[in-house]
Amino acid sequence: MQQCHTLVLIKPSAVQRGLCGTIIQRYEQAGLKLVRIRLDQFPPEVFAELYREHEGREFYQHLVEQMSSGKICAIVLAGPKGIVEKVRAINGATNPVVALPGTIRGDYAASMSPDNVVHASDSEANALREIAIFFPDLQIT
Ligand code: 3AN
Repeated sequence: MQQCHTLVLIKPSAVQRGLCGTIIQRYEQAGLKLVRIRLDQFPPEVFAELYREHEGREFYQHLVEQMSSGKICAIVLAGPKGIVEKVRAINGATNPVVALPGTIRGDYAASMSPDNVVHASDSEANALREIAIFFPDLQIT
């Protein structure tokens, strides 16, 4: 079966809260495989590029600052086609106020601020683009 990939970022406040293990376990329990993982702090320019589609929106600057305020945990996950949608379902709704219990955001995020715990790619094309930002040496065929 063809393997597909997606990028997850565990955001700074969740890393600070010690949630990395719990979050990663959710993806593994769903049958997804860890391909790469790194724990690092990145400069604002990296997140300006990651979130370029949101440039100009009222929350953009704050988002970029928040993401660069501490270490994040960047993860490449592999699984069958549909992994992008599956990971977003595991994460739950963008706004934690409406994220369902049982999703990562529903269980661990109270609001968008300081952040909503995780980021995940929203399409296969964006997954490839985003993986290349954080794992430039990873060849995905
Ligand atoms: P998702 O992360 O669910 O794909 P996007 O791409 O719409 O959601 O938003 C990217 C990030 O921007 C979100 N994870 C969240 O941290 C932040 N964000 C989105 N909308 C808002 C908003 N209305 N107010 C504050 N932050 C927001």
